[in-house]
Amino acid sequence: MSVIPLKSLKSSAYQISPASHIGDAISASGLGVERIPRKKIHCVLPSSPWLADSKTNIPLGVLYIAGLLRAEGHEVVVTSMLDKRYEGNIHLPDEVMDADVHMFGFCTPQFGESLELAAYIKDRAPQALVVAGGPHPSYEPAEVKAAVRQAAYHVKGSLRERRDYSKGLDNRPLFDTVIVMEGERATLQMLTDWHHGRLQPFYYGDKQDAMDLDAIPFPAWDLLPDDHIFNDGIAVMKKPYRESHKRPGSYPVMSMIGTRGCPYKCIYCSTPWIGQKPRYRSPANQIAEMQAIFDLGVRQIKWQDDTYTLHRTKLRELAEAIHAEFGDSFASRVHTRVNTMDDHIAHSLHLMNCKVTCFGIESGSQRVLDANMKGTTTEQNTRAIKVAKEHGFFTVAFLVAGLAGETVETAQETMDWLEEVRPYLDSCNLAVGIPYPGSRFWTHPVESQIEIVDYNYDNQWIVGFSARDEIIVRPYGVTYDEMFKIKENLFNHLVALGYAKAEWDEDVRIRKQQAQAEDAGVLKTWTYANAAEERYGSAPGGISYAGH
Ligand code: B12
Ligand code: SF4
Repeated sequence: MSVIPLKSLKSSAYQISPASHIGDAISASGLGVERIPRKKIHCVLPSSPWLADSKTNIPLGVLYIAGLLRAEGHEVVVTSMLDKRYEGNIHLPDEVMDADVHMFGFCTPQFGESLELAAYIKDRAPQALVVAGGPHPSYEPAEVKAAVRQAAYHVKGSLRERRDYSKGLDNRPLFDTVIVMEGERATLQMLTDWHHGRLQPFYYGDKQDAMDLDAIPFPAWDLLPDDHIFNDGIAVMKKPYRESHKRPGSYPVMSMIGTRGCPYKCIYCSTPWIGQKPRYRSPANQIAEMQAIFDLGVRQIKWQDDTYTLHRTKLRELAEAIHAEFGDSFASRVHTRVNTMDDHIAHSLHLMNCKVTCFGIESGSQRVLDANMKGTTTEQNTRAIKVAKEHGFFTVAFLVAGLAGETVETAQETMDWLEEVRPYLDSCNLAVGIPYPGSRFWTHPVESQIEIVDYNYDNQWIVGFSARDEIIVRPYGVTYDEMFKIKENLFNHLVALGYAKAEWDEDVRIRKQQAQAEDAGVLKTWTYANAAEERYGSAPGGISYAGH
């Protein structure tokens, strides 16, 4: 068995921010949170094996926690598996194994890997505190807290029922505590309790008591390995816009987020801030972070805000401030909704050197948009793409095959819509409907009119830009076979329209990775099933489930 070292280790310098304001703010708030003696804290970024650009899209959440803990005076080390193929063979170096606290931040498909790493740490450093946080622990805290050592952390193929992670090789939970939702305040409270020997199983980031975003230290992206910072920015920016002034010939991009909270309630979405009043960082605070990023040598920013153009007045204020500070010395990309795009907003985006605008289109069918509570219209979809194109942005549409309400007819409407916007749309991303924990799809599949056909978290990596991917969800209005056909047709249609060469290459890349993974005999492989029966055994191909 070969040992794959987690090489991407970079130790932080010991830094105490003179303005460790978050700790002070909490102490002042009377919550009983105090600054505990300096600890060594290890933050883990599990792998994203099936993402083309994982190094280019760093997880800000766990890095926010790392930045906070560093500002509180702790020694923070970061292990990143982002660009690694996780193969189940773990070796963690002494530099991290002697940490007092190990902190894992993960999305749902990273759960298995996080558990295995936690087991490795528990076996070798039983005295250390092992903490889970981030999207999956926030949505399924009980599952994460109860999880124990497993005989196999990954399973191949599909699962027709939820896996019970509380059953395994013993009955000792792998995570000592779980941080639910917003992590900053909860993490400090947790560490104080731990220090005093009163650790609780769960800590909740209470939205009623949310932090002032300007008081939170910047994410500790500087603790990432160099190649994460000097990444392949073209994967995100589509073109080489702004060269690194520190690394000539390289065009890296860095992620930033200016808001938390999304007021919309799309039923397939599990954004932790869903249905919440958005909170905004001030322009000055964002400009300070941009400057720190530019100081690293990066001059391209991908704004990771769910809906960047949500508030037109705040956006203009921010854009003007950014423009006054940095002129056109950088380039950026945003994601947004189609109902928040017009000439005024486009002008603001120009002020902040936006080059790429991405829209959550989801479907070309009004029926599907309504069934998923998207709160947009197909007319808005078309108008937003046209406005963005007229203003010279590179336009990207995100589509999902198999959302609630999808039928053969609605998929055809999406294909028709694509033809209509072909002159204005530069690129397309196709995903399949996935019931992510945290979404209404997951909590209320019947009301959402979907059948969850695969509960295997490992398969929630799936992207749809291939005719051969699996399906995870079957909308009630189609059979399994029809759902496969819909995906295949949509994919073929995108190919016929000549879209997104990069994504086509991505499909080749994924297949290549799959072949390599199979050759290496690793635990996790992908299967590209063509027929529903092959995938789900008893699947009643040909029987319509319409009208459930
Ligand atoms: C940017 C982004 C990406 C980027 C970066 C990934 C990342 N993990 O940040 C890219 C493009 C790579 C990406 C990919 C994917 N993403 Co994404 N992504 C986002 C997005 C839009 C913003 C993330 C962000 O920066 N948020 C802001 C920070 C401050 O919030 P946060 O990450 O939640 O962190 C806070 C808390 O969760 C907590 N916390 C986080 N980590 C930790 C760790 C510890 C130890 C502690 C104590 C606390 C803690 O404290 C943080 C600060 O308060 C979110 C939606 C959203 N608005 O959050 C989706 C989201 C996280 N993504 C999601 C999904 C599904 C994916 C993919 C699985 C998609 C796919 N099919 O492959 C992959 C997974 C990749 C991965 N390894 O994470 C889902 C997660 C659902 C779930 N149940 O897991 C979300 C919520 C989107 C959604 N609306 O459904 N994504
Ligand atoms: S899909 Fe976008 S707009 Fe809808 S709830 Fe999620 S983050 Fe908000």
